[in-house]
Amino acid sequence: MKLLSSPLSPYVRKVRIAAAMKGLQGKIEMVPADTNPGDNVEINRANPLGKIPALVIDSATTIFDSHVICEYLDSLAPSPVLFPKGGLERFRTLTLGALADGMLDAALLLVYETRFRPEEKWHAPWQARQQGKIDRAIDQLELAPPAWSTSPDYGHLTLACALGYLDFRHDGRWRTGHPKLIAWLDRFAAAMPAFEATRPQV
Ligand SMILES: N[C@@H](CCC(=O)N[C@@H](CS)C(=O)NCC(=O)O)C(=O)O
Repeated sequence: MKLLSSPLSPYVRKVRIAAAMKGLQGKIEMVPADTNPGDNVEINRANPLGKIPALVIDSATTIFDSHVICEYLDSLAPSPVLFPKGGLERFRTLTLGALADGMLDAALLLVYETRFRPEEKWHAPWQARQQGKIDRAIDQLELAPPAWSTSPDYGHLTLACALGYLDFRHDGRWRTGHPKLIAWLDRFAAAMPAFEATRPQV
């Protein structure tokens, strides 16, 4: 399998950690893909949305997005279970994953605002709206950071990648006033060596 990827993408990081958890790293070749130009033919052919990660499984099958790829990897090996198979547990995991993906989407839009738009078009109310999504999520998570029993699941790994991205691109400002979530991320990093191994470096 080939993963269209960048070492700086938090969504790719999710997939790399999921692959490590499932013991599948050796089966996935990383293919560097730069999304910044917007007209990267290889990426746009793999995913018309022009986004990474995209996983090429065979000549007829490419899958995206990061959630779908993680669910696919989960189906290839029995343990640890990334997506509980049923019951409320499954929907708690999916909801935590959706919350963390939403934080990532807002954090990425804030980066893209200043990367892809000229300064005179930066719009402070819109930036504040995106920042509000992140801040509310962080405040809610601080009340009760999501525990795991035997091993972190997809929801936990997505949250860790979201916090890691806020550290990387938003100066770790989320940390102020959120000691329980900081301790939670430290626990995740200790349980999951792939988190440190995939830390983005510029
Ligand atoms: N929902 C997607 C989001 C992926 C995404 O936005 N990736 C960024 C890189 S970190 C990208 O490819 N951006 C290019 C663009 O939006 O044009 C996923 O979970 O895979």
